[in-house]
Amino acid sequence: MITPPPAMQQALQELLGPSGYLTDPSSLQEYGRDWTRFTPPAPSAVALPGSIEDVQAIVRLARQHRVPLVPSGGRTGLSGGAVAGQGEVVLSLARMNRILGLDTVGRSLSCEAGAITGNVQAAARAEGLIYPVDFASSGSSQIGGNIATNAGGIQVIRYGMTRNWVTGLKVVTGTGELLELNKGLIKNNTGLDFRHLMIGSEGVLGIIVEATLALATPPRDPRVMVLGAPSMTAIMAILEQCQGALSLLAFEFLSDLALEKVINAHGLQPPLQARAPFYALVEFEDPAQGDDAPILTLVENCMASGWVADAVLSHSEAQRRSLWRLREDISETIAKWTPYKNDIATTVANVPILLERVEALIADRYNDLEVVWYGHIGDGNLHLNILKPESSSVDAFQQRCATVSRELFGILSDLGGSVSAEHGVGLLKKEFLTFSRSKTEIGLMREIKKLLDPDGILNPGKLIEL
Ligand code: S2G
Ligand code: ZN
Repeated sequence: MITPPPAMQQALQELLGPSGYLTDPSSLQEYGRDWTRFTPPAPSAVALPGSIEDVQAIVRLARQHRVPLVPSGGRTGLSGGAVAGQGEVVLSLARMNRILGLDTVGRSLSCEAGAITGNVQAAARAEGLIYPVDFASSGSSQIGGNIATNAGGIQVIRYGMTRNWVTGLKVVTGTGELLELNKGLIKNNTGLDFRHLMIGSEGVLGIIVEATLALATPPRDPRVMVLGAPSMTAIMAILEQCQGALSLLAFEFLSDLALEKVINAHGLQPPLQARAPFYALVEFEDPAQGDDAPILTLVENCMASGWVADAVLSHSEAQRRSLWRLREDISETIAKWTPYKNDIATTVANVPILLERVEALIADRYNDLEVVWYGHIGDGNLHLNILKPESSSVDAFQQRCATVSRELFGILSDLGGSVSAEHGVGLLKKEFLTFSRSKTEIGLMREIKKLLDPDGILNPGKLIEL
């Protein structure tokens, strides 16, 4: 277990003041963990810089005293990337949370890394624009963490990942140097674009301290449909119909067990008269502005083909939001079962074969467990959450699931898929990285890390081992 030497502790206290350097047990607990519950939080201290200069000073002290740092945002991650379990110093960007500027002509917003995603979205909306990357945790996640993990969410099918919206980054590297990357330019072809190296690097190459984000025009009159389907094959057939007929904003799916957990936990009404094995939640722009005929024709065609049993279409903003709740509340609802999460992806074309092979694996290996299926099927991303039974210890349960994961990842590897579509690698997926990345690529990741963090003080043990 690491402990910063007294000289470093004193220097941090002098630099950051009593509210900027915390060592009380509750702060260590709070800042030492993310949304995963498999590694006990055990940082030695929490440093909360108020400026880029503070961040640089902390990195220099960490280098000098060889004390590792764990960069920390909203700590909503799901792969243990922000967990400090070895006495590291957590470097939290929570105090660097300002929105620095918004240019409506250039449709661009600058903010500090600790800006809450929901606040950035609200600032854009106030100017008639949107920051279009959205997910259930946007009320507490921070932009810096979203960028460090290249967060995805519920509208990737329309707007892509966080990576698509970052036009500028300020990053403090493991040497304490400040890199100002791309500076908000839309066009800049002057050699290697290190911005994209930093996006998704999970704090192992540098600490994101500021970002410039592109903004978009809001969708016109978004509507939501929930359709009950007999199988995942039917879900994919519905996707094809919707791709051809609608201006899609989201195409999600959930299993009936996922729905059951949410409606039981929150006393909500099921969306349809009859239950179905699976549901598609489809959000789209409604150019027809209230003429539902084309939408109803699409649903009737799906029903005639046997792909849809029943459907509901939102007719108000309130109804649109309540339908979204059925999908967005899944993650938080099932958290109490300490779920083992697989966040996998393949190309949309390979989804049917992936589903066929994964459903067979689940039936064989998890026939005694509750398995909650849901996710962003429209971009080939599935969330498979295995719920821990009361009778199992966390360790035994995690080991059993990790064994099955190897078989699952073998299927993914055959299909060129990803063992972590949007949640990142962190601690939990590191051992499986070779199912999606070659040894050559992983070796290059290590060499790049040595260049940017020569002392290995940035988030050691996450994503890659030096
Ligand atoms: C989702 C959120 C995290 C989880 O709901 O799309 O990415 O629990 C997830 O899997
Ligand atoms: Zn997701």
